[in-house]
Parts: sequence; structure tokens; C-alpha cells
Amino acid sequence: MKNEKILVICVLCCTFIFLVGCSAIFMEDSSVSGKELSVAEDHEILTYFREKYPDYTIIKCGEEDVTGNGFKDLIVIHNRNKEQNSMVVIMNNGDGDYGFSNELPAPAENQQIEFKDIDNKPPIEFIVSGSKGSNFGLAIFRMVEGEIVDLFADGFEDCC
Ligand SMILES: [Ca+2]
Repeated sequence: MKNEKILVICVLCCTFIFLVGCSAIFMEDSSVSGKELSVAEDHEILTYFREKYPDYTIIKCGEEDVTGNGFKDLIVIHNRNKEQNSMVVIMNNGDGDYGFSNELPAPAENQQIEFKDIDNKPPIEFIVSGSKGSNFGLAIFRMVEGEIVDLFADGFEDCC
């Protein structure tokens, strides 16, 4: 009888630990989905973009000073039309004013934005990668006089 009680307690403990574990995984998952944009939902430049283009679906952002003026800019990958995703850099002029770069096609799925100083001189370059079905591609970009310039691409067109 005593053994049975211990067994029941053990089973209850295991169930409790299992449930706590599950809820921890669930909470982690929900926080990951909240981080998908890579910046806070109320990010200043993101808010500006949303107010300007309320119809756009924002897929991914990346925040860095890609123009080299000392103020952090925002790269936004969005789905303006259902056919193709686009990316744009919203340039922070530092005085509360923002400028928009040219728009380029962006990957259809699994979009990632990374920042890397490729040539050891400012401004920092950024790498956009992603996929479309089984096609994976990436490209390296640099901001030149307010324009996104494609420095190198590998399979990028096929993933956009
Ligand atoms: Ca900047």
C-alpha cells in the first residue's frame, strides 16, 4: 500500500514536470514568434513605416546603421503584393526625418537579414538570404548614396 502511494506520487510529480516542461516550450515558441520581425513591435521607424503604408504586411526587419551616418536605419522586408516580397531601407537622418531607398525583390520564405562589415570600412554591408521552395539564395548589399546596391548574389533571384 505504501509502495502504491509512492508510485502515485511519483506519477503525479512526473506529470507535473512534463506539463511545466510543455508550457515552457510553448512559452518559448510564442516568444520566438514575437521576435520574428527582429525588432520591437513599437520600434520608432517601424511605426513610421506602418503609418505610411498600413496595407503592407511586414515580414522581417533588421536594424543597423547601414548608411554610416551614426543613426540606426531599418531594413524592412514586406509583402506589398502577393506576387513578390520586397525590401526597402528606411534611412534615419537623425533629425526625426526618414528617407526611403529603392526597393528590391526579397526572398519568398525563411528571410534572414545579417550585418557584416565585408570590406573593413563603413558603412556596414548586409546579407539577405532566404528560400522559395527548394531554392536557397543570398545576396550582399551596401547602401550607396541612398540606394541599395547589390554587391554579390548567389541564387538570389530564384528565391524571390
Ligand atoms: Ca544610418
